[in-house]
Formats: sequence, C-alpha cells, structure tokens
Amino acid sequence: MDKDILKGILNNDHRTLSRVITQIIDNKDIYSRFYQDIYPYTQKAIRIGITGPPGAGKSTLIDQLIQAIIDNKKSVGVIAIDPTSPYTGGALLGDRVRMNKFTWNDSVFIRSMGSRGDLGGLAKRAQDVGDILAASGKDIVIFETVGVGQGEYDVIKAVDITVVVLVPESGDEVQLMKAGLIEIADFFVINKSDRPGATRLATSLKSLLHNNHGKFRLEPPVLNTIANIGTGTIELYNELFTHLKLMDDKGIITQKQLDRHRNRVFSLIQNKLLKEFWTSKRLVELEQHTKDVGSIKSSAYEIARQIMDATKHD
Ligand SMILES: Nc1nc2c(ncn2[C@@H]2O[C@H](COP(=O)(O)OP(=O)(O)OP(=O)(O)O)[C@@H](O)[C@H]2O)c(=O)[nH]1
Ligand SMILES: [Mg+2]
Repeated sequence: MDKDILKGILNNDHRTLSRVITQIIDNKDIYSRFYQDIYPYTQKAIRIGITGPPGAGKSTLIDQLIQAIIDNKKSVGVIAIDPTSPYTGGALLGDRVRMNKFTWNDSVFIRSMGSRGDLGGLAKRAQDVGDILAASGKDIVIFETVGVGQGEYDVIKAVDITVVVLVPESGDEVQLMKAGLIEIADFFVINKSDRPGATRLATSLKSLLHNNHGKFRLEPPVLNTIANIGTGTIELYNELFTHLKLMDDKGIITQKQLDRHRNRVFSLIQNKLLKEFWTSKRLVELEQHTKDVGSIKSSAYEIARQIMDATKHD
C-alpha cells in the first residue's frame, strides 16, 4: 500500500496525486517516513510564487504561463491558495481558479486549497503539496496567493522566485514600500496594462527598484502585461526563466533553498513541541485562567509560569 502511493506519485498518476494531496490538506498522516521516501524526488522542480492583490489577474496570468510551459514541452503543478474557502473541505477547483481547460492534461495538475481558519500550518501544507507535485515530475510548481496574511506571506517566501502582480491602480511607491512588496519581490508584473497609468507605474517602480536594490540582490525586472488577451505573457515566460538563470548564477537560488530547508526544520520542531505541550488538560487550565474579565487578575507571565510549573508535576 505504502509503496503503491509512492509509485503512483512517481509515475505521475493524477488520481494518486489528488488523493495524497487531499490527505495533506486535511492534515492527515500518509504513512511514517513518507516524506523521507519522496524527498530525493522533490528537489528538481522550479518553484514560482505569484502574489498580488485580489483580482489583479494572477490566475489569468498563470493560465497563460501554463500554456507557454506546455508549448515548451514542460510540465507544471499549480497550488492556488484560496482565502475565500475554509481550510477544511479541501476545495477541488475553487471558483477563483480559472485554469479548468487543462484538467485532463497529464503535464498540468491544478489544485486549490483554502487558507481560512488554518492557523500557522498553511505554509507547511502548501510546501508539502509542492513536494508531491515536484515528486510527480512536474518541472515547475506555481503557488498563487493573495498578498494578505502571515500564512500567505510564508508560502510566498518559500519559493525560488517571487513574482508580484500589480495593476495600474496599485498605488504609489510609498504604498508599495509599506506593503512590504519591494522586499519580497524578485520580479514585478504590471497586469491590466490596458488601463491608464500602467506606463507611469512601470517607470516609477523601475526607478524605485534601481535606487533601492540591496548589494546582493538582483534588480527585479518590471514587465507590463494584459493577461486576458495574452499581451506580454510570452515575454513574461521568457523573462522569468532568464531571470531565474541570473539568480542561479549569483547563488541566490541556492541560498533560498537553504533558507527554506532551515525554516522548515525550525517550524516542524516548533509545531511538534507546541502540539506536545498543549494537551487538553493544559488547554483547560488556560481556559480557566482567562474565562472572564474577573479571572484575568494575574499577568500573562504569571499564568504562563503557573501552567508551565504545573507540568513538572504531571
Ligand atoms: N482589463 C483587464 N482585465 C483582466 C486582465 N487580466 C485579467 N483580467 C480580468 O480580471 C478578473 C480577475 O482575474 P483573475 O485572474 O481571477 O485575478 P486573480 O488575481 O487571480 O484574482 P483572485 O485569485 O481572486 O485574487 C477577470 O475577470 C479577468 O478576466 C487584464 O490584463 N486586463
Ligand atoms: Mg486567482
């Protein structure tokens, strides 16, 4: 049974992929050492993160990228993080995923997962799903997120290249700086460039990036696209891979891989310790300490100390 799952994944059997991914999204164990078994097959895929405000055209762009990828005889897996659907229930293809026309293609696997109600585990699950898609032999794994919560931010940091999609109305430089987009982006796309202001935003963004790029980072390219009619999308595909090559030559990709490996180990241990600590008994204790206004007489530090001290007598 275990070996069947592994074989199914490595043979790119989409039904097995679907089943295993559902288990990951529902936070169920597959079998012990599963991740150890697939690990050797997870390292080749290029991981691309695509983020930006709601409705910026991310899915439409990804749809165009998928076409370019299969036209170039490559394969792709897409994970769309959907803030509208609750985390449970493992949405199959959310309404927001517009890539349905590729459903029956062996080189394309698309899955959406909800982010709502998932406390802290979103990035872990998204990366695990990414590993399954990589192990199935997909050359490219794309993560789509709306740039909102910490969970989405963690997903988008754990990739080889982060693409930030803006629209002409996305605002001025100050707003972009405040939103933290300048720090996470390796690549900017200004979509909906059929609208006024696209050229102006591109020009001011380019000068902002030129003046701010750090010593070891490459200056992110800025590209204009009109995704719904396919304008600029072939250029986007080509530029993305050219830029990835430049990043790789500078050792940036390796550094990102090391960072995300380290972060994964760190959060696995952190989550395991937290889970072990917060037994139902201790959760009840916490509940008792904080159940009404009258009960919060002690400082948070004192309550923490009491709960931790009590553990010594367990
Ligand atoms: N005018 C114009 N409309 C576009 C363009 N690209 C996409 N759209 C439209 O914008 C709408 C939103 O596109 P999506 O691709 O769903 O955007 P998204 O960023 O994936 O949206 P969420 O996942 O909901 O955040 C759709 O109706 C698209 O057809 C564009 O370049 N110009
Ligand atoms: Mg979308």
